[in-house]
Formats: sequence, structure tokens, C-alpha cells
Amino acid sequence: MASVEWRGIPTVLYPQEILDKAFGRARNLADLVEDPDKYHRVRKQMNRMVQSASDVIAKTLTSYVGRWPSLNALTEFDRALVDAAVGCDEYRRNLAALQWAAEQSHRIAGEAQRKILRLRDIDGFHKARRHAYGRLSSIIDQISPQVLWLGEARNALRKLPAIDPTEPCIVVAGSPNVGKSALISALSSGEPEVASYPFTTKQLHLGHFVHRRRSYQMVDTPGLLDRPMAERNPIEMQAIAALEHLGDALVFLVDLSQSSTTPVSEQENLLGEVRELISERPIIVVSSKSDLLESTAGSDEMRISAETGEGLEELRAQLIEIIAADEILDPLKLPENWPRNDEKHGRIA
Ligand SMILES: Nc1nc2c(ncn2[C@@H]2O[C@H](COP(=O)(O)OP(=O)(O)OP(=O)(O)O)[C@@H](O)[C@H]2O)c(=O)[nH]1
Ligand SMILES: [Mg+2]
Repeated sequence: MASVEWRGIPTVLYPQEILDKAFGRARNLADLVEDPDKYHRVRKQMNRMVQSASDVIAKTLTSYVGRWPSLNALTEFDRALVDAAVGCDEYRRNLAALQWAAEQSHRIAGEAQRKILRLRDIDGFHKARRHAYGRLSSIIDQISPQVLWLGEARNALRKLPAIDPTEPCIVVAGSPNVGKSALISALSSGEPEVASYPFTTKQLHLGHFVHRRRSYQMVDTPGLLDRPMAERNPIEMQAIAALEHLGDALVFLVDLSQSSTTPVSEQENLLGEVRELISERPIIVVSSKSDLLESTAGSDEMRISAETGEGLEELRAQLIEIIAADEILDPLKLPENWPRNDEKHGRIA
């Protein structure tokens, strides 16, 4: 599973644009038909118009269905994001409606062509073509709300963070204003990307650094893991639960400096809650803004400063060590207690 390229989701045309594209292309193709005999020419033209209009409609619609990520293939975290951003049920339902319309469009073309085959007059050919166009238009009309929904959903989905589940990921949590985003910027090679969580107006930062060819992703959690869980709605809890599966490690920042906007006791309560929620992953508690701290404050924890760079390389090294993504397993080493052939023969391995 590679990361979902939310930004790659194609533009969705307006319903009228889909029809204009289909009928425009059909007209151009009809103009190319050459036959000196008017009867045969018109018959071929009408056939071709119906066929290509229906093809363009069906192809346009199925290309949307095909290029939108399949929910079943998404990670739990990505699915939680989609659910919060636009709703998974609606997402499925609306894409299914497009699939249905594409099939209807093929059916309409088939029926019209069979009719044209039976007809024997030029006027009838024209009528059959007009009738088919009317039916195609009405199919597009019928799915117009779904098409418009997808156009808007695309705009919401494009802003979601794209996290690659095959690479390590570090989640950075802590109360508001403790320096989460600053830490990600300081550890990142290059500028962090800015994306959004659908539950908050705050922008999250997505940075990465490379170590032994692995890309370590870092994502912060503004609006997610920064206030008491009792204040959460179910959809936020779903995203928080999904964080458990996303992160290989969690860095919890506490701000013990004067510039802190959340009392230390509240930050500690939050840490307790996060520990309960993220029980399966290692949590590193780090004291931030060390440049603003008295020398003794926060001496229990690792201290870092995004400002001066103090402690950053130590933190990076610790993250790499606990994630152990680059641990090379000896492919020739057998698991313990593995029955070995040569033991059967009483030889010492
Ligand atoms: N002196 C000093 N200031 C820092 C440090 N890290 C962050 N700050 C400042 O603290 C403030 C908050 O930093 P952010 O990185 O935005 O904090 P955050 O946790 O991402 O905040 P939210 O996203 O609002 O929850 C900013 O004004 C930073 O400049 C640091 O190491 N030293
Ligand atoms: Mg931030």
C-alpha cells in the first residue's frame, strides 16, 4: 500500500460540462463520416454520434470511479480521514451512482443502434439519435447531485495529509502551542508540507527525514491529541484510534517554560490519556523550548529546543533506534527451535 495521492484526484466536471464534452465530440466525429449516398451517410452519422456520446459519458464517469481511491484499500487512518472529511458511506454511494450511470449510458447507445438498424428512413435515424441524446441527458440529470457532491468532496480530500504506510511514521502530540510544528520543521529535511485534519481549522505539518534510505515521516496532531478526550466527538475519536495504527512511535511534547499556554498539570493529564489511547506504541516524552528553561526544569525528560537545535540529534537517534526500521535481519538465520535437517542426522550445526 503506497500513500494515497490525495492531490492527484482528478477534477470532476459539472454535469452540463460532461454532456457538452460528449455531444461536442460526437458532432466532430459525425462530420468525418464520408459517404456519397445521403441515406447511408446519415445512418452512419447518427450511429456514430450515439456511440461516441455514450462512450465519452461512460468513460468520463468510470475514470472518476477508477481514479478515486478505493476505501477498502485505504489504511484505517486514511479511512478515518475520509469519513470525517466527506463521509465514507456517501463516498461509496456517490461513486456507485456514477458507475450505474456509465452502464445506463452504454445500454442507451446499444438500444439506439439496434433501432437505427431496423429503421428505413432518414427522418427515423435523426429521431432515434435525438431520442438517445434525450435519454443520455436525463441520466446525467439524475446523477447531477452525486457529480456535484464529488466535485466538492475532491476539494476537501485534496487537503488531507498523504502518509505512506510503508515508511515509518512518528506522531507528534502535546497541548496547543508546545512547539509540535516547530519540532517537525527542525527535524525535517526541507520545508514540511501543510495539510489539514478535517476536524479542525488548524493546519497540520507533515515533515520527513531520511536515514539509511528510509523516509521517516513526522506528523503533528493539532486539534486531535491536544485536549481532554471527554470533549471529543465520535468522529474525532475514530481518527485518534486510527493514529494508533499509523504511528511507529509517538513524541509527546511538554512545555515547561514560561511561554506555555497550558498549565503543566493539564499537560500531564493529557499525557495520561494519550498513554491509555496509544498503548501499543512507544511514547517518548520530551520537554520542549529548552532555551527558555531554567537549567534544572524538566531534567527528567529529554530536552530539546527547536530554536537552538539542542537535543534534536539525540531525539532523532532515539527515534531511529526504537523504530528499528533499518534493522537488517539475517535472511539465513532460522527462527529459534526451527527443526533442522542436519540435526536429524545427529550432526552439530
Ligand atoms: N524559544 C522557543 N520557542 C519555541 C520553540 N519551539 C516553538 N517555539 C515557539 O512556540 C510557539 C508555538 O510553536 P508551534 O510549533 O506553533 O506549537 P504547536 O504545538 O505546533 O502549536 P499548535 O499547532 O497551535 O498546537 C511559536 O511561537 C514558536 O515560535 C523553541 O524551541 N524555543
Ligand atoms: Mg502546530
